[in-house]
Amino acid sequence: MADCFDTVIISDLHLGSEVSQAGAALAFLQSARFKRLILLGDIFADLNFRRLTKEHWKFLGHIRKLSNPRHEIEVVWVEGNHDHGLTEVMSHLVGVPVYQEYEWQYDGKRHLAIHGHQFDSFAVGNAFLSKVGNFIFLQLQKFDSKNKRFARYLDRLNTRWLRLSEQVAHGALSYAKPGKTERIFCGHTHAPLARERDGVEYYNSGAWVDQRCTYITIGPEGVEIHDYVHETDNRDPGEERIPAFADAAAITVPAGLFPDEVYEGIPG
Ligand SMILES: [Mn+2]
Repeated sequence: MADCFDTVIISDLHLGSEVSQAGAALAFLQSARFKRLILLGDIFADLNFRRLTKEHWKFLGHIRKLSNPRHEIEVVWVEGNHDHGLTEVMSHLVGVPVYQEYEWQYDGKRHLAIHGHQFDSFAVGNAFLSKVGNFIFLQLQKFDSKNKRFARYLDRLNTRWLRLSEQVAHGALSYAKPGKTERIFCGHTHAPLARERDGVEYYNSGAWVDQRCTYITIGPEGVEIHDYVHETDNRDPGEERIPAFADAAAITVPAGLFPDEVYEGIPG
């Protein structure tokens, strides 16, 4: 039986974008056990629901199911810069409350989840340019539907160029303040990361838009960042799915022991 975590965090699924790994995210959520699920922002690429595919709707349907009170799972949505303005729609559509930042206690520690664009000076100072950039990005994906290599390249380039990973980590650690919050969690950068400063722990949950899909678990063992390993599904269509495959296949990297290659190209 899979471990039951106190909390699972995923972010940056970018539903409505062609690089969204909604199917993998759904398979993961179906295989994991947890008491609380935090959708840490940018679950949608934009507010255009017409771009959602059948797979994307299936993911949303599963969230709606999880949020049913009989499951006794707390599902919360923390708004990102791409899902900004979805508060009312989301609460109705999937029955999940939306927060700008979400705070909870676990293991005697104060935990705080905030998407992270608040610490991204480019997103804050250039909301219009970010919107234009996002539009161009979505248009490019249409012309590059074959393997999305170019779109993925742009996504990585964008992240590196803005040096987002370090900037958001720094901003979040300063925001948390020693003695007030022990652990702070962000998404937004698409780069999983663990950091510690002055007794405050920072974790970034990465994204579900590329080959690399990552999620955070919080439980008695502490905080861990995991890679979700895609199932190579070449079995008979009639064969039943094995629900717990994610746990057996997941590579668990203890938080804080992330290899340097993860941050390739981002000056430390
Ligand atoms: Mn974001």
